[in-house]
Amino acid sequence: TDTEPAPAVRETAESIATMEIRGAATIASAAAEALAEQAEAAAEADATASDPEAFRASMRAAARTLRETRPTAVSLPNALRYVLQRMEGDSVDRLRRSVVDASEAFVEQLDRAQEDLGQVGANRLADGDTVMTHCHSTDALACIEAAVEQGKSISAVVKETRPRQQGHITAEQLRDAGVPVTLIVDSAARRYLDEVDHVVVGADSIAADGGVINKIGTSGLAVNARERGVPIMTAAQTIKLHPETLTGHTVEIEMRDEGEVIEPEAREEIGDIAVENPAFDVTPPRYMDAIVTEQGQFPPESIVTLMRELFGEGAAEPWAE
Ligand code: RUB
Repeated sequence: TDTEPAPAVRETAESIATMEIRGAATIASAAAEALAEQAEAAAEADATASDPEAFRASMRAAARTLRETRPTAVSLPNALRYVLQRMEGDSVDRLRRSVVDASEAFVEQLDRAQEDLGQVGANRLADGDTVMTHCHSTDALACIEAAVEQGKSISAVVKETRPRQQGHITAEQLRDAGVPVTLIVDSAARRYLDEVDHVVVGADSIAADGGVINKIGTSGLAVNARERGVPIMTAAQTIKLHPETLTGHTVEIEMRDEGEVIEPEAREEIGDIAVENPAFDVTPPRYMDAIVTEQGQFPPESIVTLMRELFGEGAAEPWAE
């Protein structure tokens, strides 16, 4: 059809769905870039090149394809919204340019926000601190790396993060930043909290009540950290703020394939059991000490003020048919 997404968009969508592209910020910038690729392709395609309405429809269709890949990280729809809200012009060429410009501006802002947030988060870390990490978050890593750049000596206890072991990516990047790393299994976290000064995690979405939606296991880690008296911060740029939660919506938690939890043969041997594989959980605001954004750090309960400032009372879906 004339609104079929360009091959580049389908490839990006596939890479997000299969988690070749993963992590909330990385997904957001890939989605924004895919919209620019859609605009370039649609400006050339027979069905859309000379028809501004058809061009717009093809942009909306591409956004829907990207939107449907994974449900939990709100940075994805926030990226699509940012670009599509800036699509304007009465010719295809103007429309194309507005999308490409918006996409570039979004990616630039994302990078700058991560840098700024890193400075804010780094100030919470002291020379000689040991941090504990969960999963792989570029926002969380930005805080640790900024602390190292400030000349602080930081070491890390890295949770492997079952079932997909994104902790390995964190371990590698911290090692590259010169941070001594100790890798542990997730169940060892409480034992090692006694040796840790700060827990640093990322977020896929932040709800209006200050709830932090992040990789499964974050909430248990936060409860244990509180019990051990170890401070815990969430590093999350403002694109992780979930506008629909302002009007009472809850954040959908992605359920992933059981094959990530148990091999098919092993499962068959055990027989008739249920296997569940939720990818994310919600940490209640009372277990989180601070949400660190590029606009400063906030107690989770006060994040709603920033959300109202940024989104008003809701958010449109510019990709609706
Ligand atoms: C990744 C994850 C990360 C957040 C934040 O989950 O939970 O902590 O996405 O990452 P998955 P970032 O591997 O399932 O995508 O700070 O890079 O946005």
